[in-house]
Amino acid sequence: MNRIKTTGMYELFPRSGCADSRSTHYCAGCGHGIVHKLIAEALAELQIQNETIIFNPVGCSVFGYYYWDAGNISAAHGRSPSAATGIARTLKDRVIICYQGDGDLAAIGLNSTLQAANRGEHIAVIFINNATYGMTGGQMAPTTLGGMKTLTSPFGRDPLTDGYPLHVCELINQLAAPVYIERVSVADTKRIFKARNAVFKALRIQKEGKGYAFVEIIAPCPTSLKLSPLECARFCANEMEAEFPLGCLRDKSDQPIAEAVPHQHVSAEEFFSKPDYDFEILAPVVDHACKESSMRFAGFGGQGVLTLGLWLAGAARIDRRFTTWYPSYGPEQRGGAASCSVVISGHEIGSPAADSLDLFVAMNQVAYQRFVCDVKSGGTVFVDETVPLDKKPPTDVKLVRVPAIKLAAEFDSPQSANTVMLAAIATVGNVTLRRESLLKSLEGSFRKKPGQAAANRDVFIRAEQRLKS
Ligand SMILES: Cc1ncc(C[n+]2csc(CCOP(=O)(O)OP(=O)(O)O)c2C)c(N)n1
Repeated sequence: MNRIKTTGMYELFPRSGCADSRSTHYCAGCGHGIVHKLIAEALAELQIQNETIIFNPVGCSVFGYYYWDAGNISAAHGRSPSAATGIARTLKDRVIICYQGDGDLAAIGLNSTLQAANRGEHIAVIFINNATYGMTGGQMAPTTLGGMKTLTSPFGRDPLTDGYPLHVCELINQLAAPVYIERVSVADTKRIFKARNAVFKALRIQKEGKGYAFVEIIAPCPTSLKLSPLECARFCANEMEAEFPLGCLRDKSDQPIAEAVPHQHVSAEEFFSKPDYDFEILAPVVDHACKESSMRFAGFGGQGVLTLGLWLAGAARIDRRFTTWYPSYGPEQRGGAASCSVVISGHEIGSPAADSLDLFVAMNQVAYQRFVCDVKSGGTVFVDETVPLDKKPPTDVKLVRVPAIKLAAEFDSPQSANTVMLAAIATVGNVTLRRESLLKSLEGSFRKKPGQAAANRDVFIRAEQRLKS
């Protein structure tokens, strides 16, 4: 590697609050600044600055975005690998870095860390092991050494009550998916050069789309450890390394990229957990003309709102769209609040959460009040006629009052108010799903009860006629 001028960082850091705008907010002797520079150098050398997104942690380096001139995101404490999963899977041409401390990664975020590693997400995790919670004043971290005094272990960490130091590289090395795992240190210049190579490799693996890379960096935190910068560097080189030996635990970066298993054609029976469908559902097809559409269906348990969402999701699958269906139950199933979100898209979906709705169906007052403000401009709200409109929908939202409960009763099928709602959605026509797919999805869900399939088809068609008239 040639040494080149770092462009991955801003020239000046005015937001750091330091008078000269050249200094960082870090304490003297802290390892964070060194690692920031190593990342910035790798971004520049690999020419990936413009396509890189760095997840800044909760911890001393929460302000990483003051320094890195790249895309920056802040995730909740310890949840960077989960949030990064969504980004990495939807924006496949980006380089994703999770920069995390030992409190963030190995305590509150350990599950998120291990699951992402086990799935082999395409992210580079840069793990700063300074043996303490720096930002909050030096509490015991999972990586605190046995006998080490911290704010919360004033008599020294006692493994019998506090557990043993957690060896995260070794834990991750138990998993099959990761491509690269190495532990390095920034305690002195010789070690910093090795750390530089490791950071570079982890980022190169991302640029080449090869998979999960994990670099643990032993880094000094003189302030929390109450040592001088020099003493702290020595502590890292001697005591930390005695517990956490440096070295590469795995490097499969020269192996070919693992082939993704292609989408299988599955029958709906396999696809839905509670299947009644008898027709084949083909794999979704990428169609960039089909914009992502977020929907929520809400009411009491027993009103069929989860099933209504499933019908829409089923129709989308028949139309070969990408689809998610995500239920949320109240404490009890029948009578408690129930809702589900459905996302339908012409491309892979990053998250099943529907926070900004294109379509919202409310079957009762509580549901209406709870979610109506989540509907975005241009969206549509379908609300049962019986629900009082005691809250105004946002501007530019179309409101459709549907006599769903009334018509279902009139058709002698009081439990089919959700079918009337489906007909209303098909009639108002602001979903791109084909009517025949909606009907097929509806009927298919009653495959094992042919009488109900015919009855619901009948309700759907009669409701359509009434709503059009
Ligand atoms: C959910 C939540 N719990 C606790 C905190 C308080 N908190 C802020 S930073 C931090 C620990 C950071 O330690 P570490 O990840 O080791 O990073 P360092 O500051 O040492 O770089 C904690 C517990 C928080 N912000 N959010």
